[in-house]
Amino acid sequence: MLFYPPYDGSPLGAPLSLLCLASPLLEAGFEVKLVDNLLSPDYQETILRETSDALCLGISVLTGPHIGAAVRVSRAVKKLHPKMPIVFGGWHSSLATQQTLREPFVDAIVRGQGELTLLELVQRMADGREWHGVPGLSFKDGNGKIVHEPERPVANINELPTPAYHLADPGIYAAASGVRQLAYTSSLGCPYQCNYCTDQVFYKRRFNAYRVERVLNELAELVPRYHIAHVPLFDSNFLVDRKRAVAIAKGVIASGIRFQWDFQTSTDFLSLMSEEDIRLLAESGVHHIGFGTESASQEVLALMNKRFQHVEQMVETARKTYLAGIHVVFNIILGYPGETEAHRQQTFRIMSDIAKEYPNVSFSPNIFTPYPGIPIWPQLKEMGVREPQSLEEWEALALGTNVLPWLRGEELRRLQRSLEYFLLNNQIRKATTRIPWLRRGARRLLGAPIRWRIGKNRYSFPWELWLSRAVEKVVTRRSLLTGQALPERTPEVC
Ligand code: B12
Ligand code: SF4
Repeated sequence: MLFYPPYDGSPLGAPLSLLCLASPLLEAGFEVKLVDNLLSPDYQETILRETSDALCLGISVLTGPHIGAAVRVSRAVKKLHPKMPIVFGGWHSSLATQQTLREPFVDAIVRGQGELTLLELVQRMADGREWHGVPGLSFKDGNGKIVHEPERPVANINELPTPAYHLADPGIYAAASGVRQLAYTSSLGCPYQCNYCTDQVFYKRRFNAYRVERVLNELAELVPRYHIAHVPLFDSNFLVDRKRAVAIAKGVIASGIRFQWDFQTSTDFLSLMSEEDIRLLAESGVHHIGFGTESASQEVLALMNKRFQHVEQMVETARKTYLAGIHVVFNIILGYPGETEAHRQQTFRIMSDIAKEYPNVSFSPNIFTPYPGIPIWPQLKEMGVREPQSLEEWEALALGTNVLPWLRGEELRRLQRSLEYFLLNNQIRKATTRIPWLRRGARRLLGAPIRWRIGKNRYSFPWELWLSRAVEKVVTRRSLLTGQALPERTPEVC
């Protein structure tokens, strides 16, 4: 039995990790039951009922709110079936293995890519064999001693079977998200080493991608079969191999199958592509691309070990995607260790200028959140960040909720205020460009006080924010009274 704990936010399709894990188990003749809060709204009861004759319970765990249900369910299962082996896997338990395995309800952890390690472990369970010698596994032996087996090399994904999509009806996820989606990974890994990211720890900087034909064959089969409207690609950095990406786009166009798709990548790769190739991406259904731009200060980018990225590439990315009609989101990390207020202002100014020129650009800013295993942890500890010491402490670490020792009190308030102004500026620009009769001069005038504040870094007596909040309240009230739909929120505030 495999369990994906509930997460906040709209579902992005079935839990892909579990579909990938299920396939080799099914091929080897095991029965697999998937559980999440959408397939089984009463997931805890389902698990308690159905684990009575299971070989084991596997749980996928990401850092943050995901952990809560994983802990609750594990405790309940251990109480009812004390001998049922509970195996954790996924990013959190792979990056905080020793700490997670100390919890009494965790018997084993599959570290990193899970398909082959879980299969080997389950085969041993079925045969009643011991667990020693399974590469990629950490577990408690008969005496409760924690054993870490050596790493398992990352397998070539072309040699792994197609995820078991038939185990999770996309209609169930569509009912919750409003769109029929197929979560799909065409590649694993990214060659870079940003020091706030653990991709390098998991996938060793190796770009491990399906061959073009496999992507095209799988999409040609799965999209019509499940009436898919949207394919979010879960690749770490889709454009590492641009030739492959363009071949996939051409193949999708040639197949005549229509669906929207999107992916994440870095601006250095996209900016190298020709306008024609980016138009091909758009023509094949790419409507949105996410970028980890993070900062527009070259100094902060260097602190993040992101020297491969430059502001000119962000501008070029915005320009080329604008011409192709693709919406892009630039993620921004605020409060990174070493970032000063001047760096932040520079980021807000440059990003505002890019969005002014290219209205297809939106922003997703977040306060830096240190997840387990990120390479910058030793420096963070020196700077006074306390590393959470248990699963429960990591659960409390939802994105942007943490407190950083160098970002407190007045400094934090100023950051929040400047961020609000930055987002308000973009909202006003987007809203006013939607009013065709508003003259260019009037448009500029409306945003002028805010641009002045951002330019001068002055945020006292924030009357524009009060006004905007008051307007928002009135609109919400009117909507509640009249049932009139609220205007669409900008995707920038997250
Ligand atoms: C898609 C995605 C999500 C989706 C997944 C939805 C879905 N339907 O599957 C959702 C929305 C849940 C999500 C949320 C978050 N995510 Co996310 N996400 C990803 C992303 C882009 C792809 C994950 C994926 O499906 N990969 C493909 C599958 C096949 O791989 P996989 O999930 O890693 O699973 C394999 C192994 O991990 C292992 N495995 C996984 N589970 C299990 C369970 C068992 C029992 C076993 C044996 C093995 C095993 O085997 C699997 C097959 O090899 C990754 C980045 C990446 N490139 O992987 C980030 C990533 C996993 N997310 C990350 C983060 C930070 C988050 C959030 C914390 C961010 C936030 N906004 O709060 C939240 C946490 C959830 C919450 N709020 O509770 C980090 C991980 C940090 C961490 N320590 O957990 C990543 C690595 C991004 C990054 N580079 O920093 N995410
Ligand atoms: S470019 Fe993105 S995926 Fe690659 S290491 Fe940096 S943050 Fe991670």
